[in-house]
Amino acid sequence: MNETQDALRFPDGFLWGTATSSHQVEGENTNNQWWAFEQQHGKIWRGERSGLACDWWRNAEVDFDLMQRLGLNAHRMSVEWSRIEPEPGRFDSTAIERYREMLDGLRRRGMEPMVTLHHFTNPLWLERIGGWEKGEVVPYFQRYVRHVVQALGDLCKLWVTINEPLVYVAQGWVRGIWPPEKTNLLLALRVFRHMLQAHGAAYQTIHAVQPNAQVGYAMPVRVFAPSNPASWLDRKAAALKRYIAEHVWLMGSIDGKIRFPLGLNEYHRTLEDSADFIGINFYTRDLVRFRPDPRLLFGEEHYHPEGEYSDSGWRGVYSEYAPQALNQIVQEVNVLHKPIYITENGLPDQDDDQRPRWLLGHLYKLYRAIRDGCDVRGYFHWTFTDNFEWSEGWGLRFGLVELDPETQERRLRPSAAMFSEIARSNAISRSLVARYAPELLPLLFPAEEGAQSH
Ligand code: IFM
Repeated sequence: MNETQDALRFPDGFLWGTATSSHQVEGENTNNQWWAFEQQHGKIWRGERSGLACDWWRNAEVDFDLMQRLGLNAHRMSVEWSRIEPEPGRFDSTAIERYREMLDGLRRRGMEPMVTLHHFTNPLWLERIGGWEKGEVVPYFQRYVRHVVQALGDLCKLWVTINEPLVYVAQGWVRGIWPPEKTNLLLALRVFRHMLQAHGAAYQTIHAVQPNAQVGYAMPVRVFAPSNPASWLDRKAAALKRYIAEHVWLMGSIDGKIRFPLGLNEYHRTLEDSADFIGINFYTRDLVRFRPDPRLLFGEEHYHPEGEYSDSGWRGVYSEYAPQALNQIVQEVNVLHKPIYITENGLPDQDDDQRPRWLLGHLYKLYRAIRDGCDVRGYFHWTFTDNFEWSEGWGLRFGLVELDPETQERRLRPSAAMFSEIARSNAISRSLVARYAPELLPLLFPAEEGAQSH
């Protein structure tokens, strides 16, 4: 990696792409629990539904062509368990064929695929028998993973076992706003434990089928910090959140120990050393203020009162602009000596007036971490085309490409051209910053003779 006065260069072979998930883009995923949830009154903002989504099941190639036009060299997508195994033990060869076509399509367009095996959705048959609350999910997941890797392994070598396990557990069993809408901390712990076990089992299975595979997971990180650093209680509450939301999973995949609260540890051989890389999904940092409420894990999360927020055009803000927190987490994870991918990062910004600067701000902090020695191999922006954003329906627009879900018309936002230029040149140039976010010039390219950007 080298740095000139006019460009900040990323390492050779760096992956530049976008990330998606099956249910959010494919359309008509009628056989999973999210589709069922969407049909119920009052569950999704304005009663919206995934419907045809971005119509990828029929025509993902429309977007693949655009990605190729933009010069991206990677894409992270997920495969849908409910399509591949619509009934227990019955695997659908048509679904597998379609995924082969997609992966081959990405490769032929010069993009390296990264495939996620679980991204929030479950087949209805699994839900009926208790889903992730029941221990049986582990061998079921393992069987599904084996089938997928045997069928697709020649087209994909980068696998993400599970996307954002903590978000799945928190939304479904702590906050109770996603299916199965429960608020039960004991069940939440059980689901979390099964997810870690399933990750370990999937890791071993993938390597048994495809020894040269690279296997990781996508971990949501919010870098919880105390609301008032002078308050002992706020500091402890923030540390507890970080411990539960980040450390338990991360350390489990390193030494095989699941560390439950109160010092109750459990060792799983299959979990030990079960990450060839670590995927980081980063959107915002959170401040934590102590609250004497065990249901909140003794801490209430909030944004910084003086922070700058993404103006999503929805009924609230989504995230705080805090790119330094991305640098921090990358530095922290790098201590584990595993390759790192930023598996998601982005913001909802319908009119694209914030995205160029936010994206540049984050990429700059990522660049700095790499320059300081962190082994980051790629960056996947969330997301390519506006897609179905779970409980927020179509209210949050994360795409580099604007989509009208009714007509399926696409329009490139200015950020798409900017991201394309960075991906093609594998660098952030001074002239690009001058065109898209001149206010960042003094930070990225300080004027003084011989000065280092800081
Ligand atoms: O859309 C989601 C994705 O499914 C998981 N990570 C966060 C994204 C934006 O909210």
